[in-house]
Amino acid sequence: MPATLTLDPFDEAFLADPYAHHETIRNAGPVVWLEALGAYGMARYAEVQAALRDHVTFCSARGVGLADFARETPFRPPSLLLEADPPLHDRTRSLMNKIVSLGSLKELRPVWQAKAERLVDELVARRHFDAVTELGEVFPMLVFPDTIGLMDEGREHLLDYAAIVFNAFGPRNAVFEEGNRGKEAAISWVAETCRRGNLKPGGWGMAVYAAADAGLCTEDEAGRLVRSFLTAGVDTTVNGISHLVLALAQHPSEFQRLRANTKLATRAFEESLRWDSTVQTFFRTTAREVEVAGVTIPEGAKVLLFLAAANRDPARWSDPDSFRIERNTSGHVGFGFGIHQCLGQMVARLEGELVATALAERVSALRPAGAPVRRLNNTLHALASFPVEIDPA
Ligand code: OVV
Repeated sequence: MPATLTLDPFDEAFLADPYAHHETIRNAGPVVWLEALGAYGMARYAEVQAALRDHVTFCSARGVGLADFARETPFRPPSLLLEADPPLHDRTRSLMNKIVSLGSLKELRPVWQAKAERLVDELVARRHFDAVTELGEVFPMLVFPDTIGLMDEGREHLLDYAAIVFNAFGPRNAVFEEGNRGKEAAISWVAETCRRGNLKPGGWGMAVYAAADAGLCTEDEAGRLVRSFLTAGVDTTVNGISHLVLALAQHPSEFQRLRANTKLATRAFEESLRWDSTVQTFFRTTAREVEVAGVTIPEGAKVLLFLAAANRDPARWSDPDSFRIERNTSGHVGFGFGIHQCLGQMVARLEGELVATALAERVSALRPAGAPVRRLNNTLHALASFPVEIDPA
């Protein structure tokens, strides 16, 4: 029998400060029963990583949120990547991997670098700016929608849409209802935007339709794969970049370390993801009865994997709560692990590296100018605002 916990990992107190509660879950045992959800939970690195690796037992096609698609109607037509198992997943994943390739990122790098440098130049000249609304939310929107080839009209719906979908992985609580209120337009805009006729030539969106023309997927599947870019590619990097700046502002000696060697930019971003993982949790569903660390989990159970708690498990990481850009972060589960590991991780890393480098080259000191304000979301650890003050280099 697993330990029973009464805490609700989706209530507002938990979502506002998840790190204050992770130790309780890790210490309760390798597998816990979350009474508030009627689901199991795992928060220790070893079990989280093992579950992510065993995609046959811990499947995704029954949804990676609380809802079991075998019993409930999905919130939206399921993702053909995130909410799919092999063999479907492997077919869609390999065609998407060919589009989000090293070669295409190499071409984009100089264009994105120029945009990062220009944006940071403008912010540095002002000395005070908001790291979320004026940097974290701005940079991905400067580079990503053009890369996909989205129509210009309505791009502001992207953040609302992502927030809705990431909320929908949790229960139908007040955070979910609040995030949806008045946002119907975002959902219909995304559906419209993913259609072949609305995508610009030369982007990753049209590349998915080219894969359909080559017989690798159907026309309907292509639209849904383009939707994955839109859902997973914006709010994640927005909060990843915002938390990177938060980490650097709260750890001035680490920022100075980065300034002294800007080649540490990629490591700083990776460590910021371990230290504060944007995607906090995902569920899996057991495809069979399975024993984990002496606990029997029945078939058809929902299991909540606390990725962010695993990334700070003291059994895996030394001094896990401290942000240290030179630490070895390999094996962190901020991008997941195994066959579903983030498809866009190289995109996220490139964005993070370019912002970190631009800041390190142009700023001599970075200070909080107020408390960070959180935006509650059932899956993402998100920021609404974080005012900072800088000294130019
Ligand atoms: C990783 C992720 C998050 C949300 C949505 C999707 C993927 C998707 O494939 O739609």
